[in-house]
Amino acid sequence: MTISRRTLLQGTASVAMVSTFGARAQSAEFTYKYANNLPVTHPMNLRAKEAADKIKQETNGRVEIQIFPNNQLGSDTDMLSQVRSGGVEFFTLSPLILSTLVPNASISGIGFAFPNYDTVWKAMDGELGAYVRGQIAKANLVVMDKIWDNGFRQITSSNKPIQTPEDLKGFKIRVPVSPLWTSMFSAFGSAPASINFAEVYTALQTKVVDGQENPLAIISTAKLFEVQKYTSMTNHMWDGFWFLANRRAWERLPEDLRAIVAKHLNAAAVEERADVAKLNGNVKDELVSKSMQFNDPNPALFREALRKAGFYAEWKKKYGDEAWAILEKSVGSSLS
Ligand code: X2X
Repeated sequence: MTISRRTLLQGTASVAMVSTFGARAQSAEFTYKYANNLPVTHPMNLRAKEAADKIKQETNGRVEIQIFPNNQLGSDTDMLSQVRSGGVEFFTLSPLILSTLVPNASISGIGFAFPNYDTVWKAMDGELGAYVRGQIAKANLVVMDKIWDNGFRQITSSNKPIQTPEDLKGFKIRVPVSPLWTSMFSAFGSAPASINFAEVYTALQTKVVDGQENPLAIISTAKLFEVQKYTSMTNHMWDGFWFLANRRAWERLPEDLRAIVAKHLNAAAVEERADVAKLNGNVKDELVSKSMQFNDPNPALFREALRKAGFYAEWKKKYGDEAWAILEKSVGSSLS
């Protein structure tokens, strides 16, 4: 077996993170695992670690949350099974991927729905978020009130900048495992391949696909600039991470401890949103210095291409009139 330098570095970072958090694991009354798919350097992991420290402190060491970043416990698909079975107690997941279990959870990821962050947080902390959390609860998972930010997604490529919707025709692009993602890039006429994030770097490196799409914070922290040349600022959808808990594990916590855990996780989410917005705002210079080339396509052309392909009509029908009305009210415009 060959271990690349990259794998080795990732492994070392993960071990360091776990050993710092897990040092007094034996003494805690509740030792819970939190698994996720992002590098240790991403704000989501940095803020989650702070929250775990505060939780340990405020519960006098009774609750210890060990963080397993970077797909250390498996891909998103694996981790979703684990949080359902109780193999891990906590897991953060994109609403779109969660839709493989909770179909209407992906509604916040409809292409070009949100014009800006203000609209995102009003919706996700308001009626749209409440609607989705209701759907998640029906699937027997617990979800924290505040969704964490992933960001507005941009398209990267190894072989050409994406300037117009025509550039997406036949384009081999990795998408996360979710019917909405596949449908959106199929509507553009692309050749989308569903690949868990754990495999994305390798898939790009070996040219199984020519491109992928993610917010700049991930293109930077997951070092995708090493295997991609162009970033096209399409802002084609907003994405976040619901903080999920296994229901039995959650209910094992006495109510006062649950309140402490939820308080710190929700506060950390709000701080992480600010971190990611800042990072997405200033990381472009870093990526340019790593020799990525940027372009700013006109989003209206892409939105129109989706409309013409019947994308919005199709998803309105799938989600149903009630959910669609909440979405349109939340984003303040008609999406059909
Ligand atoms: O898989 C992705 O691209 C990522 C990291 O953005 C998500 O979790 C959806």
